[in-house]
Amino acid sequence: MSTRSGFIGLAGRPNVGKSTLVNALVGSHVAIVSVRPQTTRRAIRGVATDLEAETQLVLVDLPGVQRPRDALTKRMQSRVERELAESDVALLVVNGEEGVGPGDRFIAGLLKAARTEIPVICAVNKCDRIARRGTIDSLTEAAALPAVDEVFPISARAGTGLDELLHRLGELIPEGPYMYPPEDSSDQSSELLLAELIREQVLNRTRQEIPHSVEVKVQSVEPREDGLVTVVAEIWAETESQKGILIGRRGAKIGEIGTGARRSLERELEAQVHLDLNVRVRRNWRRDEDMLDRLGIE
Ligand SMILES: Nc1nc2c(ncn2[C@@H]2O[C@H](COP(=O)(O)OP(=O)(O)OP(=O)(O)O)[C@@H](O)[C@H]2O)c(=O)[nH]1
Ligand SMILES: [Mg+2]
Repeated sequence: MSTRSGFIGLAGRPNVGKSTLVNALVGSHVAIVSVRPQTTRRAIRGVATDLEAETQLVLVDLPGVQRPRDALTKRMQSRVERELAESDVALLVVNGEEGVGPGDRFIAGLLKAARTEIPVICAVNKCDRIARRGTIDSLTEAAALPAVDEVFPISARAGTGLDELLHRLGELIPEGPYMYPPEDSSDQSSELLLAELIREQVLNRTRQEIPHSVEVKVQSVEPREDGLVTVVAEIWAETESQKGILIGRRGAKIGEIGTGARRSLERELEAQVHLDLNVRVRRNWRRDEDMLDRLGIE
């Protein structure tokens, strides 16, 4: 038997659970997840290799499709379009709890206009939150979307329906050699993954404009003889007032973020971590094209 391997591009509105689904299919925390919409900024490739079935799915987690507001969101949007054009299968994720809405129809329309020849699979997610009747309604609505070929009810969080989805995706990708070593789970550099894990803590512990204004940059990762790893990172905010909120009264907020981030880094690195976090103001980083280049947000 020969191997099969292919790219699965994930499309969907912000917050429907695309990154949660990528993590669940890959079986490891490669993409950050938060309660805030527009969490994902870069196209992250999660690799799911099944040695028995001889298939390798490269799941391309993408930013949620939205109307661009600034240089950052414009880049996110055009990345989504390019990635989908290069995929073997498009996986459209919708929120089954909310049902299919105009945003989903807009994205399905884009898929139809862009590439009619690649199969479009629709995953109706968050089925753990709805009763059977609601699931059937959401599936029916999803099946009626333009471009959608097949629908799968799933819960990325609870893990239900994922085997069926994986199996079908494995059938749809072309024959060919693996594109990543089977033991890999993502294409991200270790620094980028660690920065994202810190940003995940910021997103889940702040509100309003803060989540969108923040970027995290890891400056160094140094393992010591005794196994302790020192990670030095900067959290960027766009204004002094945002910096103040991030630090909090007597450093309470940054302390909370730091503790959560340290635990998350320790799980990832499987080592004790000393985390040195500094908050800095970088005005307008989201509008600065050179800065976005340097951040790898293409
Ligand atoms: N109940 C339930 N919640 C889920 C499920 N999947 C994801 N979520 C939650 O939905 C929220 C958004 O999840 P993400 O995976 O970050 O969503 P996303 O589509 O990647 O969002 P963007 O990156 O902003 O486009 C988080 O709070 C998740 O925990 C699910 O199957 N069931
Ligand atoms: Mg995401």
